[in-house]
Amino acid sequence: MKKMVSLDFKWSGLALVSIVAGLTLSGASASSSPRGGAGAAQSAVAGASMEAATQVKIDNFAFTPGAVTVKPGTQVTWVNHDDIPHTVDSTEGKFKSAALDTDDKFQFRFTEPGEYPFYCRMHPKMTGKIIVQP
Ligand SMILES: [Cu+2]
Repeated sequence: MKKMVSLDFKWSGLALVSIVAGLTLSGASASSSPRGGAGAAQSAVAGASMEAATQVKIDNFAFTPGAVTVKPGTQVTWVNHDDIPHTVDSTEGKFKSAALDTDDKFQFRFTEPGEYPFYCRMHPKMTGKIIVQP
């Protein structure tokens, strides 16, 4: 008799749990699937925009980091932290900055996969590379 009771209790408990779970699941999927989709899209966009901006510092006659791998569509910003001017020139002539004074910035958006070596035309030993990889 005791066994029967506990069994009944167990089963009704399970049934209750499954009903609640079913309600919660269907309620959640019904009400939040459009919002969930938008949220997922939004966070993907946020993730992409975070990835889509990369900074290269110019400090102490060096580009830091010296080589950066980015996804296509990424905008790279170079910032000169030195107190003398530097430039950012593509070795292959694909981009070319003006002389950057202290805290000046140069930006370029990389859309095509490939490697983009660059240097400072005032100090040609200063070199760096952007690698664009899908
Ligand atoms: Cu320089």
